[in-house]
Amino acid sequence: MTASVLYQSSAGVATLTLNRPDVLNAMNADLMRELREGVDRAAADAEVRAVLITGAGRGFCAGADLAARQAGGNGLQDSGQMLRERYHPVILALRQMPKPVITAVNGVAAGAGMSLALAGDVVLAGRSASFLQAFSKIGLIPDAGSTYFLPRYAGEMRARALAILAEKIDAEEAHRIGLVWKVHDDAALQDEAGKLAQHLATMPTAAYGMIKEALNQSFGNDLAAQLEIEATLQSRASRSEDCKEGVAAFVEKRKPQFKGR
Ligand code: T3D
Repeated sequence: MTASVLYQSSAGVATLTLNRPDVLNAMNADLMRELREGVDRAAADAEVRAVLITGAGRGFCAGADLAARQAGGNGLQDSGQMLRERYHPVILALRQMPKPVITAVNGVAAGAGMSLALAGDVVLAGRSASFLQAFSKIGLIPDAGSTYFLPRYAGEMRARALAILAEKIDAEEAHRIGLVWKVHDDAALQDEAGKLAQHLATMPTAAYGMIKEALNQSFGNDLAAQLEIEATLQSRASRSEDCKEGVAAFVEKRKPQFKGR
């Protein structure tokens, strides 16, 4: 049976490719289980220092598999239960993983597929990619993190309009409003994403983990509390092997050799 998520690990980079191209990588039970297994595997593997998520075919991910849902094939009657069991562990694992995660949005990212795209630390998009908060078109509300990511990245007015109007926006617009870091030509996207992931895999991984930890807490804190988190994490970062190496390499005017710890 064909895997719904392809996992490939090389040169410190784990690449997870959503692999149901006929349905624009819509999320059925198998895909979500395999995605979770892949994310957990990448998180646990010390050799992996960067993670790249992309889609096979012309789509990134069209969100929940509506045909499976209609046929009762999602296996879980209650949507809330399904989200808690299948989607939340993936989104949380990506944000909490102490390694950088790149999402390379190669085509349409709709519904929870858009949430997945936004869960990346660095979101790249192909020029023909598009983003759609499809939920309200079918009487649902944004889930899998969209109500968290959208107001934080794009601002509250845009979050409200995107969720309520459910208008598809293109990659340039997504970039303009802060949902995407960089847009690449379609033909160059996978190459650029791979090069970036490989570069990140040679950088100070432990510091990246702490950057994520600090930013994950930022919006819940006032300035004093956030300054304290920075100080605590900086104590740890400054004692790391990679910090010693980074400073020594700067002073010695050479390229640092980071080990990720
Ligand atoms: O209870 C719960 O389920 C809670 C969880 C919710 C999470 C969610 O994500 S809800 C939102 C679910 N997603 C959608 O509503 C998006 C539905 N899809 C679309 O609106 C469009 O397909 C797209 C805008 C994404 C792309 O349009 P287009 O014209 O480029 O492609 P297409 O022709 O519509 O789709 C191509 C094929 O993929 C097509 O199959 P076919 O006709 O060639 O056999 C289409 O049916 C299939 N497909 C697309 N999206 C889904 C899908 N099949 C199942 N589920 C999908 N979400």
